[in-house]
Amino acid sequence: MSAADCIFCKIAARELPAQIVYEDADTLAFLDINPVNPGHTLVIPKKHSADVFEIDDADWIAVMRTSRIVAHALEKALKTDGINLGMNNRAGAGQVVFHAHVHVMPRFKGDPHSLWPGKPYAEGEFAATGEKIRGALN
Ligand code: DGP
Repeated sequence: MSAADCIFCKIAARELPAQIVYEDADTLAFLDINPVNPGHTLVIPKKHSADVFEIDDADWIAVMRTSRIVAHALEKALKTDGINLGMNNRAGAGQVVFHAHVHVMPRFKGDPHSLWPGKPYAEGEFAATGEKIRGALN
């Protein structure tokens, strides 16, 4: 998807309406239209990049900084019991809008949770997985 037909670029350019809660020079934070809980906020870099693989270091740092600012605001405003940060990268991980964004999700006691608790590794899989990832990092 090019930046020209990206809905989040259009929100950043004020060409589409959004419930914007915070912005600075490099990032914008606005409410997700399909929240897991009220207050669920998306944090984007203003400059288009598709995902964690494409975003540059400066924008990544800026998005992380804004995500934490928003987390503090949600806790204060909504009296959350906790906050999840999440990011879907590529269709295989459930990404549907291909402009990098971090989900800042308010959580309340008793919420259902889809990912945790995790499940233990199969025999031998623990060390092998660690080895594979270390190999990719060298
Ligand atoms: P994902 O790409 O799966 O990480 O999720 C995209 C999220 O974006 C999804 O939770 C719904 C939200 N969303 C999609 N279109 C719009 C929109 O036009 N405005 C707003 N505020 N949120 C949107």
